[in-house]
Amino acid sequence: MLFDKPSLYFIMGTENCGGKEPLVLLGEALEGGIDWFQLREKGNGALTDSALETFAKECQALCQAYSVPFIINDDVELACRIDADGVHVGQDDMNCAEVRRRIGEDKILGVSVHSVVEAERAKVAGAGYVGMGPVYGTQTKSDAKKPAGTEGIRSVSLQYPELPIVGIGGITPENAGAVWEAGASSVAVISSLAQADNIKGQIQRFRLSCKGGAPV
Ligand code: TZP
Ligand code: MG
Repeated sequence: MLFDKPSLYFIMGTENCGGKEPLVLLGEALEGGIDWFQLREKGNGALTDSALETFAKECQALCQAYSVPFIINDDVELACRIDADGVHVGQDDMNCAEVRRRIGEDKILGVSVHSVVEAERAKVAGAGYVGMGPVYGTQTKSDAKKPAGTEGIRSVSLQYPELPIVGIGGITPENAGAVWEAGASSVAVISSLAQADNIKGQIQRFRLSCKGGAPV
């Protein structure tokens, strides 16, 4: 079962690492105990083509060493080519029923949604989880919508209790409690891990953010 315990979902691309070596950072995050990883390669200096594929395979090998699912953002063809564990798409990317057909039944499909209606559509199309956000303000996504808070997560969780929800956007160990409390199965973070001075310590703090310290 996906998300059988409260999970910490790390998302990163080479542009998010603030001068750190991306693979070193990912290795530290895996060693620290992240449960999921998504490669989201965006921004002016983003890797493309064979450089992206090489980097993706390096991330994938690291994730496999820790038995952590390796998900690729947007690039369904790359995910299929290198046999990633799954893909994550937004509302403006390839139609999610089409993505499901393309990746097959055994792969993980994550879909960003912003309402109960979008969540239902994603579920019907075969999403294994939905991402909801930005919960809080974020500097990381240039075209992010305005912060949605946790009410959308609560509504989707009440309507579809079996559908795992991943909260995203501006989440830190200090404000994650409300996201868990609204019904999220997972919190997804970029900057609060990628830019942490002590990534393992930060992962510990996320662990403690969940209902008085249940394991994340
Ligand atoms: N989708 C909604 S907010 C966001 C994405 C990809 C960025 C999250 O980054 P951060 O640094 O954890 O706020
Ligand atoms: Mg996208």
